[in-house]
Amino acid sequence: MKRVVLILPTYNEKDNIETLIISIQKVFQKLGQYQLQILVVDDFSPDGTAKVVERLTAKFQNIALISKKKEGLGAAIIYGVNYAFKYFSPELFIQIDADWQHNPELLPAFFNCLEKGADFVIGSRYIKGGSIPINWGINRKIYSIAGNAIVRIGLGMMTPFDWTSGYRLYKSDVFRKVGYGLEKYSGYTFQVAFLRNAKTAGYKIAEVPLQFVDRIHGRSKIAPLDYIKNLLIYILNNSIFLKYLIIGIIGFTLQTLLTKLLITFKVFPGIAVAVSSFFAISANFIGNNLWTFSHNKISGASKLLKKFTHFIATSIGAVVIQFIVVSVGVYFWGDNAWFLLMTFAIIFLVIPYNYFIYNRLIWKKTLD
Ligand SMILES: Nc1nc2c(ncn2[C@@H]2O[C@H](COP(=O)(O)OP(=O)(O)O)[C@@H](O)[C@H]2O)c(=O)[nH]1
Ligand SMILES: [Mg+2]
Repeated sequence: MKRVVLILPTYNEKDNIETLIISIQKVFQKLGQYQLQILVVDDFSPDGTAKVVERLTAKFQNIALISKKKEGLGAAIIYGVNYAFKYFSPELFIQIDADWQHNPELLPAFFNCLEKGADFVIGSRYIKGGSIPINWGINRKIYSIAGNAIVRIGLGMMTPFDWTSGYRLYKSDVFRKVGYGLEKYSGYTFQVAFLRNAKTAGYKIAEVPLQFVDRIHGRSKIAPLDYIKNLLIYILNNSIFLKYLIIGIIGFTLQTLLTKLLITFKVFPGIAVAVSSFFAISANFIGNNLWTFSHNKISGASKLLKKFTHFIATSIGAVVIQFIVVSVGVYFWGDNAWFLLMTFAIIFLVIPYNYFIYNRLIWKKTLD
């Protein structure tokens, strides 16, 4: 029989925890083939959740209660996992919210995915058959939907579809390998960072449709603004795409201002754009080296000089593209068209060209 530790993080869940635990026990009785240990990780809930759980530990042998100080959801799960490794040596972990928003009846479907080869299974609100509560306010809906979209685009990982869901089943090896060092992330950021690490390490992820229902008892503890802020900081720090985009916007602004200045001094628009694009590209090189590709930063004077020369040589392409497009364009549409022509050249020609060069040549891992 496989040993499963099911972690229930609780903070003020006294009206939910008992019925939920009884329901979970029933699901496992039906499943039969797993040895279940329930671990409630409670942060000294002021409503007396621990008292309810203590009563249950007297009734059932497979329930343990951890009481600790309030440190947030991510910390509670990590604490529970460490405790489980120490006392129960589980092969599998389940994370489930203790507020009935995660239906325990879905667990057989989770195990099914595991049997089909998954290492990590998520209860997903954003795949066919899954949903979020219809009665949620528009704000809450936007936080949830936009949060997931930002994660997927920002990290450049289009699957899975639900990154913030806390309903999860995974092999204990997954946590052993990629779960540590995540204590610093709170709430949803912990869920996202853990999943990203698992995906990057090559674990197979599967999703089960989850109809996420509204709470009946108690209140949500996640502060939406904190959630958005922390998640955005994490994504920004881990998204090459977003960093590249931000540096690009700064470079573009710089280039536009410089071109405008040169044109007021009667410089021919084609030349003005070419000169300022050279400056902007150089600024981008520095910005991307220090920030976007900082994990792969080029350092050391001679190496940097060599790469910079290499970079200037390849960037000539971008300068020439803009020179040609603007010079030919103003011939037909007049000097005032320089901005639209330059923007067109940058978006459709220079950005794809530069992104390719940056990734393939300049910051390429295998290059010295
Ligand atoms: N131990 C512990 N559990 C928490 C903490 N914050 C939330 N939880 C639990 O984590 C689960 C999900 O939290 P909830 O506030 O419902 O988040 P939401 O569903 O995203 O609104 C619930 O079981 C909460 O009781 C915390 O700081 N410590
Ligand atoms: Mg909840």
